[in-house]
Amino acid sequence: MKKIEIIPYPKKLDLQLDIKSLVQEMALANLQFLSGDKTNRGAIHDAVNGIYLRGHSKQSIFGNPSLEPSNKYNEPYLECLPTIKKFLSDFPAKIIGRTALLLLDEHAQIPIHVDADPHGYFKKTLRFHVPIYTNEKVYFYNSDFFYHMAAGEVWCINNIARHGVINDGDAKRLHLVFDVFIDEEIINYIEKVQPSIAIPAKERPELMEKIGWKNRELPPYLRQKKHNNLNR
Ligand SMILES: O=C(O)CCC(=O)C(=O)O
Ligand SMILES: [Fe+2]
Repeated sequence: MKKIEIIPYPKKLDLQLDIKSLVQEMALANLQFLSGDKTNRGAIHDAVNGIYLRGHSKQSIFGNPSLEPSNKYNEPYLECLPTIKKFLSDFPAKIIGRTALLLLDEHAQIPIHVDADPHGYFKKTLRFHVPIYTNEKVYFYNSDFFYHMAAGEVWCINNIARHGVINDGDAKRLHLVFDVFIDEEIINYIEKVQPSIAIPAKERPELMEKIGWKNRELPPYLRQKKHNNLNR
């Protein structure tokens, strides 16, 4: 089954992460975020600071996903965050992939992009997002729609389709972001999830202007609009 068939649009799962316990654990763990998300994710993620909890990009989980659920890919911080560790071990998928806490600056964007890697890791995995700190001015774009994700909610997105994030709020946004290797259990789980509220991107051209990385990556209707503006 292709990823686009499994996750044709973002889905909010019937699961919650216990944010209250997690926030207490995070305070105790004294987390040190790496500035500029120095994790091979490219310049588009300049506004993101990250902490890897599992499967850092240099580890073989990406190059050669041997599909072993081994703890050897865990990073030390994961031990300080038992709420996340338990959540991942209870998650309806056998093998958890790369896992990180990603902090997005206030008044910042992750421009529209498609995740790509030479090993096909992103084709073999599904990407999940769980907001920890967020605000109503954070918009997640995926395939021509915007989504609001509230704290503690668990969302699956399609990261090999176009996606990006805007944080227009005055505070930083923190997400737990993790991948799972596609298996039957997660496919069955995702299949049952009903569609969530989505805002068509064409209704929010000002947001699209903010996260359109390059003109050629904007959908045709916005390319046209830009062109018209130039002619005026
Ligand atoms: O929200 C983020 O920090 C990362 C979004 C993204 O590009 C992804 O999940 O691939
Ligand atoms: Fe991405």
